[in-house]
Amino acid sequence: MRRENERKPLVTNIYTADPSAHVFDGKIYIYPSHDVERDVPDDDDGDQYMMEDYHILSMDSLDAPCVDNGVALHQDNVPWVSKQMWAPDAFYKNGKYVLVFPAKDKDGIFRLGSAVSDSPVGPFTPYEHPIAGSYSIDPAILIDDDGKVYCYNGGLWGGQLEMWQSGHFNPDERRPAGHEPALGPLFAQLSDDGSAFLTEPRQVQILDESGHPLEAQDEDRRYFEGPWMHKHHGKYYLSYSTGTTHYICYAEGSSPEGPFIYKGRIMEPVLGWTTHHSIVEIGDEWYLFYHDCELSGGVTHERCVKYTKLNIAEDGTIETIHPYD
Ligand code: FUB
Repeated sequence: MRRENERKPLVTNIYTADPSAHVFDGKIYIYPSHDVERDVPDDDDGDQYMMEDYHILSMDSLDAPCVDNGVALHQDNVPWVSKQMWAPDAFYKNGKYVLVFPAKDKDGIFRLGSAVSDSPVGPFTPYEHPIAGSYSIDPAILIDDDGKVYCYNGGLWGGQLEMWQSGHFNPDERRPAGHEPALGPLFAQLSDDGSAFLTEPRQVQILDESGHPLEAQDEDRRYFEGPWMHKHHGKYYLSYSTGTTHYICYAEGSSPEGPFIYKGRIMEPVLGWTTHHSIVEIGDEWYLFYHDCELSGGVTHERCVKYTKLNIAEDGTIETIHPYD
């Protein structure tokens, strides 16, 4: 039996996307992008995604109303940002809540930045500079059992991941193609206050069942954007969007830095181009937070956040969700 608000837009007063859900002090907090209505034509660089601020959503329980807590951070208050406040995540450490977010710097390059608050819903105070050595989009944070904070991130095309293959930013860099290994997300250890990387970001590998890296042409399985990491019975599960084929897939590993072995599909495509999710344990059940474009009738950059129950077997296998069944 589904809950009453399951698979429905959680808020309807604003457009929201890319939900990173967490339980802090027994309450559910969702850190989404705040989509804005803009008459910008869709393109492969995601220029239509012109978000300017973050609103944190909260729910006392899965059955309670979802509350929009207002502006938690605006781009005008972040000295290094020029535009496009894309998919964020957050973590709690040493009494502080840290929001980690991507945005374009004044040179049009995507970087990650952090901002800190005493409250899970902000307002957040940003650091003056982006995280040194950071690039690309879609940060997702795992605090491991030993307390170390890990950051996964990266996105192809508009997310600029391909543009860093030579070690520096090259907007003309060609995309891996055909049998070449696909690019994986980046992995780095983050300082407890979110201000710096403690290790240099490096790519994690996603391998097929025979141990070979997934190929760039394998668009049904290769990484595109939107990483998330959850742990289940000591194993690490990297999930992500396949972008062009619109699936959410997952891969399993025994270390936070991989390698990860491709396991399967978590969710079939939703209405809209992008698909982006988070996975969170609430009580003794697992839930998938995701978005689609139902609220706007299919406008790609006017999305709405939803959740649904996720069935994870004892051995970590995840049942595929058909979002409109
Ligand atoms: O919201 C902007 C971008 O769309 C995100 O960074 C991607 O993951 C995709 O959802």
